[in-house]
Amino acid sequence: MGCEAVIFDLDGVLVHTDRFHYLAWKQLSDERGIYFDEEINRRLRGVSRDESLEIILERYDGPALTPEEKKEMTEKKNVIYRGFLSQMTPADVTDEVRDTVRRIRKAGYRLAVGSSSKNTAFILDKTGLTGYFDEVADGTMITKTKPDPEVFLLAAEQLAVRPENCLIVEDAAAGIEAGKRAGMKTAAYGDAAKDRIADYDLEQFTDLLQILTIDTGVNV
Ligand code: B16
Ligand code: MG
Repeated sequence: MGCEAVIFDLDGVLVHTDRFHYLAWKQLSDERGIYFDEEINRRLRGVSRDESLEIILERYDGPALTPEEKKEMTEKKNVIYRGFLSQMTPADVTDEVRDTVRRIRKAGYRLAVGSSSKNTAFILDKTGLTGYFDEVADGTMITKTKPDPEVFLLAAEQLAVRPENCLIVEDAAAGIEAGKRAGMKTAAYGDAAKDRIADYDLEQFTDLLQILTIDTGVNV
């Protein structure tokens, strides 16, 4: 498929921090009496913290909030969220994900993380994943989050690989759209795979090995 690099989304692909996002936003919403559920949480996948708050506030009908109040809310959500992240360990990465990433690396592909999260470095550190990737592009380095292609184009630039030779692995519709807008090939995992919008839909993470035609029998 003419692919030289694989760029992985973080939340919902390499690790399941999406549950922690939900719990943190839920706590904040409950405190403020704002309705929030799993369906609304699904819309937050891949989008920035500030944009997530705007989506949550669609169900808020109190007095208009000032920018300072909104900032206070996103900061509080992040404190709660980081409380969950601080409990993470390498056991929060499945053997399937770790082994597959290792095999792809061993087969000679360049690897990067492309995440909207400003907590990316912390999560990679807590889960022991940092050394698996050549480059990391994250929410601290960009001005526009997915579905804008900025984070993936930055990752490709860091890797020195042309966008058309990159494969994106994403769990969010916004991320698949970002990959397409970047001119990259896309593989959907989890929720996004049900939408049938990507070039490849993964039933399991190891399906990446077939897509990249990597021998699955070799021990790594
Ligand atoms: P933070 P990804 C995204 O990560 C999450 O899917 C999204 O729900 C979150 O709002 C965003 O990161 C920002 O995260 O609050 O940690 O900066 O899927 O792009 O890896
Ligand atoms: Mg994601």
